[in-house]
Amino acid sequence: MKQRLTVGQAVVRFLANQWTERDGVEQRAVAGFLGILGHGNVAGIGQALLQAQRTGAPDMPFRLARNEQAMVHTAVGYTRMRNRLSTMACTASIGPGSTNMLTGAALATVNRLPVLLLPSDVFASRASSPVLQELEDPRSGDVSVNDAFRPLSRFFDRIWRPEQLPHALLSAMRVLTDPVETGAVTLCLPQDLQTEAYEYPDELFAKRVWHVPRQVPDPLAVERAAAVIRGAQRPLIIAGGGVIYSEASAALDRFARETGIPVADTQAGKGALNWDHPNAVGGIGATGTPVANRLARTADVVIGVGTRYSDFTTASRTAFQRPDVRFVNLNVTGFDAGKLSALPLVGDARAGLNALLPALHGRRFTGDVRDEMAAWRATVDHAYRGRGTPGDLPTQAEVIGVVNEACGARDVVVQAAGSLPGDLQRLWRARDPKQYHVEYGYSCMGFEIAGALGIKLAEPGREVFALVGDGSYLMMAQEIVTAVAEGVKLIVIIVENHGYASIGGLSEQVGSQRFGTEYRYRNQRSGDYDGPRLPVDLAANAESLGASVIRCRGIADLVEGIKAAREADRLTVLHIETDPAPSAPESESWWEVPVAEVATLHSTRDARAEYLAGKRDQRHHLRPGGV
Ligand SMILES: Cc1ncc(C[n+]2csc(CCOP(=O)(O)OP(=O)(O)O)c2C)c(N)n1
Ligand SMILES: [Mg+2]
Repeated sequence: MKQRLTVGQAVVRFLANQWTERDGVEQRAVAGFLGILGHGNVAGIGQALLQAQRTGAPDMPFRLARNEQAMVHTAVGYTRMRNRLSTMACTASIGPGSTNMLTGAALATVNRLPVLLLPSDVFASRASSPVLQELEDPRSGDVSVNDAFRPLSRFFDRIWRPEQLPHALLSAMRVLTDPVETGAVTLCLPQDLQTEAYEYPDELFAKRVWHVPRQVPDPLAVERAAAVIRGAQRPLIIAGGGVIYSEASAALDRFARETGIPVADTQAGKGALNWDHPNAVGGIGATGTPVANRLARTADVVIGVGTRYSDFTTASRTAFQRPDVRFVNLNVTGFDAGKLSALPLVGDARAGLNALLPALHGRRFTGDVRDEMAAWRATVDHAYRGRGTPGDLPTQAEVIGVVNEACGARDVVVQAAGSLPGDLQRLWRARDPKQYHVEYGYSCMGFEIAGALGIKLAEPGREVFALVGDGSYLMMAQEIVTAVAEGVKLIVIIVENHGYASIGGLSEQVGSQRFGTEYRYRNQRSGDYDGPRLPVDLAANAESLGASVIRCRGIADLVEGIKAAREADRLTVLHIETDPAPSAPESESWWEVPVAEVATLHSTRDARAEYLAGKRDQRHHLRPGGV
């Protein structure tokens, strides 16, 4: 049997019938559509979604976003919360609507998170070319702006004819649901093609279950890894996002308790173990804890589980200082497993830890970190309490402390960029694997509110706190409107410090004197932004977008405000001003940011000398990991 459907209708019907399964649990692979309509999709995918909504079949909810980049962030928040087993599709009109999704595509692929992007494309027929928003290339007839998605996508296709659709859809689903390959998947759909009808075979629309495997690493590789670990004196585990996506927390807990190996976490891995787990030593690397970083410096075997070893994790390759250090990397992708010349264990985090533990034959490591951790925890308590001088603006650490203490175990904190990710990485006490949602693969300003919306859609039972810097807020606050329209409750906390505190600090470090990082009037005399503060009122802005707003004049107001926001049934924005000057406790670590080699400014020359001193500790890690 065949069904005569437009390409748009076939896409919607097919996606409604895709499921994933892992550990016996089935869920919709594509739970809904996010979109902004324009020419390109209004009559194609848009018509198909309207028809679905009117008739109830296929079951495919549509949500109207306010910005295409943001809607990809929403899909990312959703799928990360669902451990990559369920995502959303994003439909955009041709030209700017579609290219607005590029940043979202990069973010998804960098973070290895599945999103399905359906940018509209120029006419396949070319009858009326150049159509509004078409890029013309004098050298080539088949280039469109959507080609910019190619390097950002794990799978990319442009479908010129309706009969090409089935195989493109199947390839898209394979990549979306494969933990090794996943990321942004892009199917470009020319606007006329979306409306063209074709006789699609019924089988295309049958329920299809994509089984997500728990790949067990090669037994010989497990033996080799176990031999290396058994021979270690000072091993250290780094838990990355892969532990969380694999739901391997219980396996890691057992592995750590039985071996006694300390566990540090990355931004994506925070929460893999609870903050007060006896083996937990907190964040590692440039924004980690001094305890984890001291252990890293003297570790002889580093066991990376589900980490891609970003520069923040390796402190730009200065974290591990022993000349004989070697790495054992358990990762679902061979690409990550092989990093830092490691002995690769290619497989699922949970399956891999469960295979590795018995191969250690009861080897236990001693090396008590309890005293050091107690001292660090006292430092965090102190930072949470702030300076305690009435009248002073609160510190950012104090705000983090209040939110942390107000969070129930299942509540979620969302962040992405600025000075907050570093402070959170050091200070946040995670009590659940899904509590800490800091997007730090792409660290994209503006992710927070849009991402929080996706998180809440994925887990409506959890309270979701988006911590948003004033810079991030100004980049992308419009999804407040989407959340209000959808009746989705979020708690958004705007942390106001009148500019880019993080980049200001970084600028100072590289000798650039905080140039161009403050939100102030330009001073006509000096030419710099060192005039008075701007008359910008972000709280009023949030109110104008339909949020309920609480202006907090200090920490006590924030505590009360969060209580009120919890009780409220609608999106609430809390606005609080913080003092950008005090920094959170030190990480005793380094992050490589280059400094000008020649400069007329003394500040830059001094910074250059510091930079070169830092680089002396950089290591290549070329020592073979195997035995
Ligand atoms: C889209 C985007 N543009 C630029 C940057 C570089 N950047 C990182 S943090 C930052 C400033 C963030 O300002 P704000 O949100 O106010 O946080 P604060 O630094 O004040 O804590 C900038 C410009 C980025 N990460 N993302
Ligand atoms: Mg700021």
